[in-house]
Amino acid sequence: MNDLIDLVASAKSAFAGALTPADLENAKARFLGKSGQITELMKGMVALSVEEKKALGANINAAKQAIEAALAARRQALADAEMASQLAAEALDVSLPGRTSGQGGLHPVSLTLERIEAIFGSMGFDVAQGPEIESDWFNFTALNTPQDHPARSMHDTFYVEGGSEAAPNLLRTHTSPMQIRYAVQHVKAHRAAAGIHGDALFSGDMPEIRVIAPGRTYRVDSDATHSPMFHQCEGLWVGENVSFKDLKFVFTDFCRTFFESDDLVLRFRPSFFPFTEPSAEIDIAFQSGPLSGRWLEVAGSGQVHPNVIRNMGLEPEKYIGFAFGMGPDRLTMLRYGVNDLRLFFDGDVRFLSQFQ
Ligand code: 2NM
Repeated sequence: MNDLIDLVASAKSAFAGALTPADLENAKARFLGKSGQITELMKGMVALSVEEKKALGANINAAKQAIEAALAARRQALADAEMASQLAAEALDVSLPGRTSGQGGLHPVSLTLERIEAIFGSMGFDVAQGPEIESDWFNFTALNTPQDHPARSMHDTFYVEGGSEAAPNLLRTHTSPMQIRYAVQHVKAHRAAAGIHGDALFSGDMPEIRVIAPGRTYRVDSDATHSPMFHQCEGLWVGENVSFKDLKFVFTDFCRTFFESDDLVLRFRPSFFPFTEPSAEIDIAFQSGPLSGRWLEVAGSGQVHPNVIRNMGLEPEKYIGFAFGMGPDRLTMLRYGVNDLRLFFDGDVRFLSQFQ
């Protein structure tokens, strides 16, 4: 009897020590197999009397059932453990953020150009784009910029192949050449519509020219506030009766809309440009907020020089207007409080993603 109890105990401990289904089946064979210990005990009963067989047989059967029950329990436990580890290995952590393809966005300077275009668009200005490689004529001569002007030196301008030896092509140093191109096309179209031929300056009727020219420009210059490639946006409004008063109105309205502040004043400071006369720098000052109390230069401007009006194909006794030029890079720095221009062109996503 005690032998049977020990046998059941040793089967249970053998099953508990089996860590895989194969180990467990081997352990089972030692107790319940053809020559297992239970089977051997049953074989040994042959020699016993009927009475003894009855008594011992019942005990052996009970032991066998206990061992079979322990075996079934251990099988189930191993199967459960196997299932649990498989589930753990294949687990999906649904609380992890998904892996999306990174979403891009517009560059802060592009956002500024979009704003400028939208604001001037709402005031009836067309948007003109044109070549970044320009001829000497459109970049300098047509803009009344003399041969000995410093802007024309190798020191200030990137010259490229093409054009003539005396007047090589170049990377445009401002977007005003586009103003000339646009004005010449505009005048040509209305001259043709009026049936006027020849090269004489146009003094007939035509709709006003109202255009802005945004885009990339290039100068030999590089530090925290200058980049060899930078952006400009120039504006032009020419008609029969367009004056500085219109410039003041238009530019004040632009600044207040662009900076989303009516609490802002403008100052026109006398200056000089070859293509305008008179000329003025435009400064703004916020009356409140972090930038208040300082005059900030935001644009150059002036009444278009009669020589430039002529180069547009127009008679300066009839047509007059104003032009202005501003730096969208600088406007972006002011609007967002960026202190180094070079950050815009480093292409660092940690900087750029802050504008999305
Ligand atoms: C400026 C300042 C003043 C300007 C002049 C012209 C054109 F084509 F009419 F001659 N376009 N832009 C101009 C005038 C640009 O930038 C500081």
